[in-house]
Amino acid sequence: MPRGTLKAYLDYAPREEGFRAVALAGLARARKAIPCRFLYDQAGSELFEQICELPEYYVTRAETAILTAHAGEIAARIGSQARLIEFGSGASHKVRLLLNALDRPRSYVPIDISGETLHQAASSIASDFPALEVIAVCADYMNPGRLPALALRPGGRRVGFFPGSTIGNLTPDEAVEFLRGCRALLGQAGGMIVGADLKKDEGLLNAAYNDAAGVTARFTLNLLERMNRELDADFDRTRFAHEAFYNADAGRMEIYISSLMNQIVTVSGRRFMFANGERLHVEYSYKFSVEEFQALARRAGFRPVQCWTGSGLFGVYYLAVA
Ligand code: AVI
Repeated sequence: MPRGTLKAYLDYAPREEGFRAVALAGLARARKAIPCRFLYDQAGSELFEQICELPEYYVTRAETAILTAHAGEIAARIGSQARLIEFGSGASHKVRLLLNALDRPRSYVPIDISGETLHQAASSIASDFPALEVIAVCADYMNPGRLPALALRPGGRRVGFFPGSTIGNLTPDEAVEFLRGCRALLGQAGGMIVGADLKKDEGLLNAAYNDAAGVTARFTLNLLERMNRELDADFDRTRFAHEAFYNADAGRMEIYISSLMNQIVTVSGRRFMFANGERLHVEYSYKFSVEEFQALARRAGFRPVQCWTGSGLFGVYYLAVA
């Protein structure tokens, strides 16, 4: 295959009926809940891109500033001729900052569930970095232990990249489980770069998830529209509200869709009662002090080596396999 094109595109996307079964089970629970991964259909992903540009949502800007300012140091930690594996690569924007700074990286393996975005992003990286072997893997990156051997060529250090504070959308136990899977995949000499949001003033946090333009509310409530579109549901989104607040005891933002009245909704032929004020949980976003995140990484078998915090809003961590 000529240089500058995708070396391989491996399709391991789960062919699951997924959303219907999970949503019906979640709506039937005493405390209604639907996992946050279902927020990201086409419309939800576009709204999330808009969130990243909002003045209140500092997360993306803060992380990008750190990766820009410290790309050389991070690249030195990674070392030369590494194999970079990105979990949930999306549009592969941030990784360019690393690829530009790295010494002769051997390969880039972006893993993402969304095939079209992945193919486009990986092709664009391949053409912009012609000496780089790009192997795109369409798969659920939450199961790193199950990645195909083909993507994991021998030779070169394997270094994982998990930016964006997506790790904060997992519970701490899930995050440890995920990092353990990464560690097994990366091997003894491996390393990992993770972006995780820092604890901070509650006012800033609450504003970041309750923006004045209402984009985050549209992102959250899109889940109801997705159920209407895909699950033959009859949610009236004007009868529900986005609710997001910081829970200081748990160290996390909690995001819900709350019912503005007593009402009954039908989803796939099943009826669900919502009481006035009742909440449907859709997302947690955990915030960590540097010490908390490093302790979590240790539980997963990593040795925290360095942390960059820039202006103090966000943390980028370099972890070595312990
Ligand atoms: C993707 N994730 C890191 C975002 C966050 O900040 O937890 C998702 C998000 N939800 C509402 N705004 C942003």
